[in-house]
Amino acid sequence: MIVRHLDEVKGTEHDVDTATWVSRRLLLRRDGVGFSLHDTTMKPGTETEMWYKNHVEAVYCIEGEGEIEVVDENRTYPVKPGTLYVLDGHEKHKLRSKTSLRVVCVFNPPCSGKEVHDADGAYSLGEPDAYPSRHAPEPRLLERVDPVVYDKTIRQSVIDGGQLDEYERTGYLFLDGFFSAEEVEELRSELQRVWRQAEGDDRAEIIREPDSDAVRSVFAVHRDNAVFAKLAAHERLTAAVKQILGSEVYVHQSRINFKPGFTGKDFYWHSDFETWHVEDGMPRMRALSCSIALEDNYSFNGPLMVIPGSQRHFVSCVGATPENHYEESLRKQQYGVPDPDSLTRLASEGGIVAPVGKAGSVLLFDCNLMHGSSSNISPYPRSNVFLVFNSVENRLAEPFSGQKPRPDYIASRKAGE
Ligand SMILES: O=C(O)CCC(=O)C(=O)O
Ligand SMILES: [Fe+2]
Repeated sequence: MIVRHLDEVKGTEHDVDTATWVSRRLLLRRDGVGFSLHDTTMKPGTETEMWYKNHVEAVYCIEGEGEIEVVDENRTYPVKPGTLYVLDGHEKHKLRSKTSLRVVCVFNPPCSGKEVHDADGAYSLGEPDAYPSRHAPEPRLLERVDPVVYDKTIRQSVIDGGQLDEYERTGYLFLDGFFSAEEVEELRSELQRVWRQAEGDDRAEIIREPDSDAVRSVFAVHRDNAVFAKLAAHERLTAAVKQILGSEVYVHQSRINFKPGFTGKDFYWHSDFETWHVEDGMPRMRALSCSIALEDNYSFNGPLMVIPGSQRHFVSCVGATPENHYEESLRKQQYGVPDPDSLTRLASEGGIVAPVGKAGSVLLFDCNLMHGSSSNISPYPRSNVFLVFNSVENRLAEPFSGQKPRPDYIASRKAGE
């Protein structure tokens, strides 16, 4: 439930004062209720021409006296306390106030908070979304409009020019034996400690399997665990990431995914970016994941599978996002799931590959690469730690679902600031 008082909005950035009106936005897109609600006062003796091409607006007068003229219909209606008008046909209109005129306005889609009228008297919807998803009734395959490798001039750092080209083409790079045996040993014993601790722990960061209480993932290990914090700052690893993303980076998310022998469950096909864009407000495709194998990965113990080249297409998925979707989706994803036709097309163009190797290998993969993994019915555990790095040029905005951002342990909004 949300309880708020006008006094909490006055004087903030959501209190917008213009020549003819003052508007206090009490409820906004980030509140995730599907509309915004503003307490607006038209200054006395003014006229404001408005045309909400992108919104439906309902206006309810609570104080003062004035009139509304519907421009194209040449009609004028009095406005006084108790009058409601609804611009459900995006009508161009003029609101004139005799006295100070106070109205409550409701907008759908919701405003984000700082809008003022443009030359047409409209509120813009901001930049058109390059990667719309979970809006349309039908899935669509869209072209990527962002680069995959952001700075091709750094060709001789941790990864060489040929590897950069390969990453650009396929969307991933497998670095076998990236970590030394001692590094692997330290990480693996810490991983086992995290697993034992997680078993009896009910923190939100610990995600359980869909059909049992077995630990599936532990989030924010780079924040909560010194060994994994050191890993997230690993010099050679972050140098490789910066080469690809062409800027400074920060950790957007970290998690350990445990896949014990016999019981470890699958992760259905997905693009991480689709979720990060819709649910976390990641604006562009300028992030990547490092999947670090802490057990040997084989073709038969549920390794990560990727569709090479799929990072060049964005699968726009169907279905609106339910409130607090993450509470279920991290156990089993149901929204933001790519459709079978798009997956078939991507796989027929790029094939499916499972890059596997010894513990200590690293898979770097683009945020929009289609990937997933099967259950582990082998006796051999498969545990990987995922570190997601985002460019500092690509910090999170408001979620494109219009809902509340997910918590910080899933999508860091503060890191590196
Ligand atoms: O651990 C896996 O096999 C897949 C995990 C994954 O794709 C993710 O955590 O986003
Ligand atoms: Fe993923």
